[in-house]
Amino acid sequence: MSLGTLYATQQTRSWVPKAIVKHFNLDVKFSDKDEKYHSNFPLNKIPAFIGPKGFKLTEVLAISLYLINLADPKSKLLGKNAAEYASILKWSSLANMELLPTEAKVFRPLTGQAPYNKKQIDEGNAYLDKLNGVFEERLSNFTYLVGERLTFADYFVATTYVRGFEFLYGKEWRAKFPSVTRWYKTVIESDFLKSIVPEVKFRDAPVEYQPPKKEKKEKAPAAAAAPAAKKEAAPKKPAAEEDAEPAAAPKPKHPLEALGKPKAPLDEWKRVYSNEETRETAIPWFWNNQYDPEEWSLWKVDYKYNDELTLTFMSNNLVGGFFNRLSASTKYMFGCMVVYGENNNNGITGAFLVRGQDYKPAFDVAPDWESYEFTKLDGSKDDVKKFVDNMFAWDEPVEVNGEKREIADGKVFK
Ligand SMILES: N[C@@H](CCC(=O)N[C@@H](CS)C(=O)NCC(=O)O)C(=O)O
Repeated sequence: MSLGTLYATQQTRSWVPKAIVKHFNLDVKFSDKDEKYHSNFPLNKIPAFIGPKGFKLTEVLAISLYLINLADPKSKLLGKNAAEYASILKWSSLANMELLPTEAKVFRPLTGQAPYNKKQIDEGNAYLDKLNGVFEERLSNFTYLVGERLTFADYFVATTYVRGFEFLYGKEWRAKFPSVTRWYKTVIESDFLKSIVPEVKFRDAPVEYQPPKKEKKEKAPAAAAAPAAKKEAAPKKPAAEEDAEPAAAPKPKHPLEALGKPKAPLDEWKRVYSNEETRETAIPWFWNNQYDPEEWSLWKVDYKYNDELTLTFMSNNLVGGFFNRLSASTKYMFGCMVVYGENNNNGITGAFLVRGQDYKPAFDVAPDWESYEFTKLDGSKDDVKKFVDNMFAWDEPVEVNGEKREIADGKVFK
């Protein structure tokens, strides 16, 4: 008989419970949030677990320890005596309740996933320094967090460092916390975690906040093609104040200007898209008059960190911020991005038409462009056409990993 259902997503706290199921080959079903989940877990938190007789758990540590105990109550992952077991809980709880939320408090506003708040970031960074000092202290004297071998604490705590390394812990940080860095590299590469945890590259410096441009985008496509196209790129500088305004800088030449004027100017298409029926008129017009693969390329653009998204309206705000930061490339591309799914289980995808054959010169004007994955599309293929049409019209569910997901919201870059 199945041991139960584990409700897990791509979010950080789902990784270790999934890894435990895999490691011990437990007969546990993974599920997305469904009706049963919603009727049993009013706090709407992930992970959650239901056993066959209705035994319910929330809280990642409770679920993880329960699953390990089911698989092997004598497992070395739980330490070899009461003191070790308690120490495993101590480190794991510290990381779950303090480290992970404090990292999020700092990187979310910096990456546009939450409103910018300098005080929150400064306070978070100061506390992170103290917390990391405690982990560094232990790991500079010992190889692992508890005892002389890997335990549950190492695996769990390492996962709470992933987003930290992804966004905050640059070269300088790694030099200051060398033991945490050494330990993290070993643990995250372990077989236990490797296939479950997304790969994250070390960064040089912490992610920098880029203040969104204040100007509202013109609604009419004709206007967008004229004054909006003259908008200047926001200079890349760290924001000193909460509402730091981008300074006026001499207009840098856009690299795509070198390609010269295209046969089919983009503003014509933008006008059609804005004024005509999307499915009936605009989309056929796009394929007949706009899309010339010699001059333009099509790209699927996916947000890399869907697992960090929470409320759909916030995901849509994230897209809005990205579009604002892309405004220097308005002249060279058009696209739509949608938020699919529901609160606490959503993702961002979209399709763009870009001048030239490379996505980079068009997108790297936005400092957060590396948070997105770009896949070139071949517009002569029917399934590609269908995807692009759907992104432009966003009136049908989008297929993600073979699953149909409702579109909750979307934005047009024009
Ligand atoms: N105290 C809970 C926290 C769980 C939690 O916050 N999970 C996140 C995903 S990692 C979540 O579901 N967030 C959605 C929300 O806060 O509504 C635990 O330790 O498991």
